[in-house]
Amino acid sequence: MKLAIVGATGLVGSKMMEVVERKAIPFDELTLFSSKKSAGQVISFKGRDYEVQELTEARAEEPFDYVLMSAGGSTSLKFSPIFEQAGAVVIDNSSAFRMQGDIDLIVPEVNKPKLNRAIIANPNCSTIQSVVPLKPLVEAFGLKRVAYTTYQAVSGSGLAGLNDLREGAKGAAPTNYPHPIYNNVLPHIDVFQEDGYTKEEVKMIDETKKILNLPDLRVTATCVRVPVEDSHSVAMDVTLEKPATVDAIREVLSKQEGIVLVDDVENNEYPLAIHSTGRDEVFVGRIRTDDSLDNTFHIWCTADNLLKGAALNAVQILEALLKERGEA
Ligand code: 2RA
Repeated sequence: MKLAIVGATGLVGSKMMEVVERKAIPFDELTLFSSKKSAGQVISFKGRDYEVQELTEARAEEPFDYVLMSAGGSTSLKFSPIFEQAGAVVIDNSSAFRMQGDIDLIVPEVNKPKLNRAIIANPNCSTIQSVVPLKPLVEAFGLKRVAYTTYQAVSGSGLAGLNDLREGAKGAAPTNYPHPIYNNVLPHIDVFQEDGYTKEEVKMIDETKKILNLPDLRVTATCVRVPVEDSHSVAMDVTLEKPATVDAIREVLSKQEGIVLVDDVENNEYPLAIHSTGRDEVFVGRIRTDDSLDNTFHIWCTADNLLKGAALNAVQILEALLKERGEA
């Protein structure tokens, strides 16, 4: 199996390599690609040194079987179709193809690819960690409405975000965010649309509906950047169709693959970003009724945005494909 990883020198790309190794994804050949600027670096992986190659159109036409892509939307728009045309299945972490009708948008615990196209989109990190607990609630109770408020780590902005937090702590002015993130919170992730929503909020709204296959679901979102290095936290307010109780919700969530239930407030036990960082699971807790609306519940979750929110989910999609095809 010929595997390519595009964006291998970035935060998510390097996490993808970690997960490929940890999950023993079986490849015969591995090629690491990057932009011209980062090409030439040597990365040691599974006892071998790999020189990172510049991704060009000619290279993308080579016969790869699978491509893990984490190099931004413009690079994906340019190269993913070329890889696809050359016969590869591309799993793309950018937002470039997510909302295209013929493109699968996949969270393996939630939905399966139809593969009308050989480009599979990895959802936005905060969406991924939210639909994992939502899926069993949809199946058990039906879902009418979700209101998200996110508390997103700066590593979601890559090294530039981490730099603004770390240097901001020393008094440096921000270079990546419009305002200081150190000792502050920014209700602004990605760009503002004309309606006052940010692109990040629109992603959560649109992607949730697509992944859950609930086009009429009422969804809203407020996405906030917080001075945390890793792990996103999400507060969800969910209105269910069938009558439910906190205990019934806990029971359903406790059976969902990929979820760790942490919900014992009498002992100050609830999901924390510091606990989900480095872990594969989505941590869920603080489940309680929202008495301002009928049959509505508050749910809190945390997850490592670079793992389940990006690299792990992408490799899980690859792993599922390989298993389905008898290649793993
Ligand atoms: C962020 N979800 O957190 C976006 C992209 N990773 O910045």
